[in-house]
Amino acid sequence: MHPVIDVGDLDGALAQAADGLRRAKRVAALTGAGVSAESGLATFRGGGGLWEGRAVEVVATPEAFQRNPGLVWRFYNLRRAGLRSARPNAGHLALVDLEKRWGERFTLITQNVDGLHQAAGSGRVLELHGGLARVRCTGCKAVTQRAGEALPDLPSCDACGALLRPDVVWFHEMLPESVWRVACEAVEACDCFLVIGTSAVVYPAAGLIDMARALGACVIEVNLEPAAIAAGLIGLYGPSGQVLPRLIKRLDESAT
Ligand code: BJW
Ligand code: ZN
Repeated sequence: MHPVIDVGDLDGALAQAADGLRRAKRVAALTGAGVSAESGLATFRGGGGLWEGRAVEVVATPEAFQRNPGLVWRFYNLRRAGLRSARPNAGHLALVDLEKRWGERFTLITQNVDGLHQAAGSGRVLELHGGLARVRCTGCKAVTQRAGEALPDLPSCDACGALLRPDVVWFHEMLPESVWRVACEAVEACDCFLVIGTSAVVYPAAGLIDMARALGACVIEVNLEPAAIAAGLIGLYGPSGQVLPRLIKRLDESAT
């Protein structure tokens, strides 16, 4: 177990994190909404975490969609529109850099639906909660790419006419099985696990952190503040768009 680092001692924690990474044969990373905050996208919880007074737990459920699909689509159409001008930030690019260094021994797992890791150039992204670029038909179940397209508040399927929904995972829904399985395998196999910009309150994604810790991986958290799971981790506290590039730089410097 790594000693707990003072939240303020970023230099010391960076040295420790770089050391953990350098030693790792396999690396996995889990990202959340915080990694895209510096691209101008709102996070779910905390200050900007409400939409017109509604918590995400109220809008992002199949029950909410059944009750009021127009309202739920309005929420998603606003976010889809916001994506058109959003660009990857230095945090996304640092994760592309890690993938280049570790190749197939690096796995990027994201809870985000914004597609910014792919836009940055990450080759293999495991999307645990789906993607906003796609829609799924509630009738024939066909999944189609509709990125960058303005959709009406009650969009319908070209093939069968049924109502479309965003291809995302709502509360009470199962995560895509094959994506989840590959994510678990990557976490089980990694020696170093980066947890970036997530409050780690949503399961089963947050369970990956316990899994990595229980299996003895070096777990590094990058966040503005310690998340719920922070005990015993190496904590790099600051904006990921600044902290991750510093971590990469530190990797290139000789070990202390
Ligand atoms: C920065 C920063 C900067 C800011 N730099 N950092 C076990 C235990 C307890 C509960 C459950 C459990 N198993 C299942 C549950 C129920 C439920 C759940 O977890 N509920 C909890 C809230 C209690 N889970 C589910 O329902 C899941 N399904 C499931 O388990 O299926 C089995 C089942 C079937 C049938 C019945 C019951 C169970 C599905 C979860 C799906 C989550 N979906 C959402 C919406 C996706 C679509 C969309 O985008 O609209 O996913 S909810 C929302 O939360 C979204 C996110 O991916 C997810 C996580 O949020 P994230 O990314 O952590 O964001 P924030 O805002 O919370 O945090 C941002 C962080 O960034 C903060 O820490 C900031 O400090 C930090 N930050 N700026 C670095 N610049
Ligand atoms: Zn259809």
